[in-house]
Amino acid sequence: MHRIATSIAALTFAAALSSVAQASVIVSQPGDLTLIGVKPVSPAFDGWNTAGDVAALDAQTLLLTTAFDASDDATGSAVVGGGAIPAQQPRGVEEQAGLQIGALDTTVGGVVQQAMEGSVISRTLWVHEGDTLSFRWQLLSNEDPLTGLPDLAFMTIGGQLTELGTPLMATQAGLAGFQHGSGWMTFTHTFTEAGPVALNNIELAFGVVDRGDTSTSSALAIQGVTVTPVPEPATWGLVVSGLIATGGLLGTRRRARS
Ligand SMILES: [Ca+2]
Ligand SMILES: [Ca+2]
Repeated sequence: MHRIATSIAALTFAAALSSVAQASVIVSQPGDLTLIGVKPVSPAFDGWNTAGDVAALDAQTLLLTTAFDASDDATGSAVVGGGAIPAQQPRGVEEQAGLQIGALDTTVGGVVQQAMEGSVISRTLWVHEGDTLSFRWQLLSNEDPLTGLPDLAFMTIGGQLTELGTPLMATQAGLAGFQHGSGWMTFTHTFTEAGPVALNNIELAFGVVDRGDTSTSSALAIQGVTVTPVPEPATWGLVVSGLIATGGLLGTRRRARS
């Protein structure tokens, strides 16, 4: 009798531990980044909205470019296609990323450099306080890092803009037909109740835009978009009650034998 009860308690404890160990949820992972044109075909990309020139660079890498069509930057970018997504029009890049139209424009030396066109990918995430979003990214560009126009790679969380970078940082050799690259970097963000956006259903978007021209392309490469939840209080409750139950029953058993 006691032995069976102990086994059940141990099983409960093991199940609770197991759910803690499986805390990491991979939103996308190598092998899942399979897109054909702008249509996601992988189950892992169900629920993602894509617009513009979005494609799988390889099995691990999603690539968004500022290409308008196959003639965009014909001598440079090897990865072109997709449709016209003007940033400054309704349902263009900015609106799809949850931004005000014009939010991606900038001014350099008193000259307005308007966001012209680009690509965006977005989806809704269900997150809790303490969950952490992480991904790897790299800015690629055919703009000159010193004198080129300030194309922009960015992300938004709940419509809050984070500027990842401009061609200024693309001082290394590029890839995928782009002359310049920033090298791979890791982005992490921990969601907090005190943050700028309400938790739960959060819209996450990645994008890249041409600013000031439409013909010299840049790109945003993304790998391993992952959300790692903190263990929920209910899970820890199970762990603790499993410990107490196991310890209590073992104690009962020892007393019964003595
Ligand atoms: Ca373009
Ligand atoms: Ca450009």
